[in-house]
Amino acid sequence: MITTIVRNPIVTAPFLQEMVETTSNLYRLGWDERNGGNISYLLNEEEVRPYLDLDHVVRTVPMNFDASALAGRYFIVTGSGKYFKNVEKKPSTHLGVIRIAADGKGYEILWGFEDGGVATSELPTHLMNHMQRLSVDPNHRVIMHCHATNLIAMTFTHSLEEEAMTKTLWEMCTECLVVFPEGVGVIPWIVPGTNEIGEATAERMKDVRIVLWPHHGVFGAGTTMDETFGLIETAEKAAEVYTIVCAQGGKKQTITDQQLQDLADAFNVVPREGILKL
Ligand code: 2HA
Ligand code: ZN
Repeated sequence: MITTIVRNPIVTAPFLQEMVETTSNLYRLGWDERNGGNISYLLNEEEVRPYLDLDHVVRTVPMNFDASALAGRYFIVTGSGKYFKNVEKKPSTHLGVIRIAADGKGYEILWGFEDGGVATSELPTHLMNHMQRLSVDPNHRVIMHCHATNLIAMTFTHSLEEEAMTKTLWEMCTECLVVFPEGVGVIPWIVPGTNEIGEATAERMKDVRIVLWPHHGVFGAGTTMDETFGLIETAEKAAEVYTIVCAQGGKKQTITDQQLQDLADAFNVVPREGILKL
């Protein structure tokens, strides 16, 4: 007897729709020009199974670092060289569903990258960050990179010291301290797409969910697409306010350290140590 398994079209999958919406939003916000930006979203096998034959590997792609801690895990990821502007027009060339190979030295493409493409050039950084965030947060799922304009600008005009950067961002919008009480991480300038930038970013992701890459962009981590997007959006909004405050001639008053502490107490968050001087 021949049994035919009927699968749902993958374009109807919630995880695919979230990727399309998010890449489109990032493009329209001006944070992912040309091929800028990349996203990877950790999926459960049960989420993927209704849409794909998990025994059918389209292609295998080698990687030059060890991702064995993620062996067998599934991700939907944006493609290398692909433009966020165009994801919604043709998700099947711009996105791919991959599974990390059993030996951790490559990944299997199960769907997508139909024009022969591969996963984002920042895949090492993404996978290293997933490993790091999973080790501190079992609910972690999303890594997002974009070229948020005002955050990039601040890395030219503001101190790159993490505490100073965090304090300024907290001051610029009252919500910031509540959204990222652990503050932001900042790494040195490093060539993108390398294992070195991945390692430096993942090292900071132990303590924070948002890491600035000076003169380049930002990496965010979170448990859902909305939360991760919202985190970057909140930090970028604060950076935009900072830009405008500087353009208007600088601060004449601000949220005091005591007020920031009151805010933290009211929202039950613990501000990163060493920033508020009380
Ligand atoms: O994918 O943004 O950092 C293009 C980039 C690399
Ligand atoms: Zn980039």
